[in-house]
Amino acid sequence: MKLVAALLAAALSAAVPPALAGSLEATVATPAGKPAEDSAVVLEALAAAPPRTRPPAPAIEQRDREFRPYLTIVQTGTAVEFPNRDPFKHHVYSFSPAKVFEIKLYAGKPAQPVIFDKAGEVALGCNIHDWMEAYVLVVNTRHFAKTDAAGHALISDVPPGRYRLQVWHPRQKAAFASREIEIGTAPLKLDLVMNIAPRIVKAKPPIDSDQY
Ligand SMILES: [Cu+2]
Repeated sequence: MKLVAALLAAALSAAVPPALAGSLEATVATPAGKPAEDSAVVLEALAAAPPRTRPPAPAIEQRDREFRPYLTIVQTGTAVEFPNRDPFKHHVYSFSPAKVFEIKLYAGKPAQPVIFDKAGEVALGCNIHDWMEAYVLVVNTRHFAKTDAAGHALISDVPPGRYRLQVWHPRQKAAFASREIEIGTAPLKLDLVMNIAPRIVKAKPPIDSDQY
């Protein structure tokens, strides 16, 4: 009987269509209409969301004496690798309240990833190379995306429901006024405005004889 019940349950579950998911396609621009690249677009469910498996650990590389990428968005609890792809050492640090850490002078891949366990904004720097700059935005949701050079961000596979929409940018002049939106099963498109300051281009000296 147990086998019959199991087979019946399997047949029933196979007959249930997959849950329909919605999506948000956001276009973020400045008040002047220019694309706001590297904006974080984030949806937090207003109702309790079921636990989900987390995506694989992202990496923030050090390459050509720069962090890549400039902005990384992660769900709270995510471990991030900091591989050094340069033939000389870096010394990565953050003094941001959401995550204070440092990976002292190292080459190659650090022994441990850094776990971002608290929501908030984290500014990264390097003790050796003053111009190196990158950001991690830690959020309590798996529904987020980063705008590309055209200001587009697509958040797909979003269960229908009500969400709080947040937008954040490392160079924002004012906080985005978060709002509630409804995600249905049809794709949703939104045009959003973020007032951001241009990125400061910091001087990057040529590599010296000490390979720094
Ligand atoms: Cu460095």
